[in-house]
Amino acid sequence: KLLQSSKTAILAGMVLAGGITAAMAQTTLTVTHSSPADSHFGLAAAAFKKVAEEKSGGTINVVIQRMDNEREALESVQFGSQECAMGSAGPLGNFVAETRVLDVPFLFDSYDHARGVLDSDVGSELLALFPARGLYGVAWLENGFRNLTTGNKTVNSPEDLRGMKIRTMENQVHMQAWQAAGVLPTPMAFSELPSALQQGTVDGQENPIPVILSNNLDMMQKHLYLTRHVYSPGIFVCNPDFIAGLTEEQKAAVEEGGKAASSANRARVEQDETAGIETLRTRGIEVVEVADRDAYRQAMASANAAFETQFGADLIKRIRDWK
Ligand code: EAX
Repeated sequence: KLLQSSKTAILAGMVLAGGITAAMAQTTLTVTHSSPADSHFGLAAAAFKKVAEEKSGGTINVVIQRMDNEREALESVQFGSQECAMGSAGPLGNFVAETRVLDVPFLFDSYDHARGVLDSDVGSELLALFPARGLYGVAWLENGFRNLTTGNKTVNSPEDLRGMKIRTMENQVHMQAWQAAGVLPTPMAFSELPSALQQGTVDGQENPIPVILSNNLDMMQKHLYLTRHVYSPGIFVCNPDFIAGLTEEQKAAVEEGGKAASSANRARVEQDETAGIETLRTRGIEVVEVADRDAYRQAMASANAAFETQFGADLIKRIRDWK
């Protein structure tokens, strides 16, 4: 399916006003996204399709597919066997290492803070690093602030996490932070998470409300702790050669589509954060509002020195102090 997608198809039979039949070159752009169609990423893909097709004057045909293995999606985009991908930025650091600075726990205080930084020079400077790593960054998306969920075990304080097996994304920064808290981080692709929860190979996992909701992770977990320990960006990338092969009009259409994707994505995250917690409670998972989030910050704090060495204390401060 993917091998076909970058081929340019000639659609014959477009009948013009005067009855002349013309041929229109149409480029197929396959974009994959994680999570179901009715989610913060599914809606982003749909918004992109609408705007990119329209603004390209119908010369781009966007095909949307679901792909929950986000690392493989990035690899395919890099390799060129699919044009574009949307999803969590979790595995992105394995491609563009500098983006890992965004994964530092308790870096952002709020959605406004995180969005402000991603929309600022910091966000565009990071996107500018992508082409050298074989990716073209169209836009930052959003996954949301991550929260801990567990199966049978309860967590009254971060102390209780010691020795627990928690699934993390394939993300070194997250793994280091959980390790600092005494957790045994178990990294795996999102596509492997449901079976790991069902089979009990991990004690818990952590994800934003939009992900828990749209993937029904609450059905596989008993407790949801609103730890909001780390902001999880999303990313929309395309293959750089594919982008280079587009006309100026088509490039502009992709950029416009990227903006539309980002707006639709953020709007849905907001809606899920507002109404979704109550929905989850109604469905039956125990929702615990964590009063002492600072205890989690403390539990992970011993990893901070390493993060400062890795990313530069200046950059971390620049992000923290964003106004
Ligand atoms: O994109 O892997 C994860 O936990 C991500 O947050 C999920 O795939 C949503």
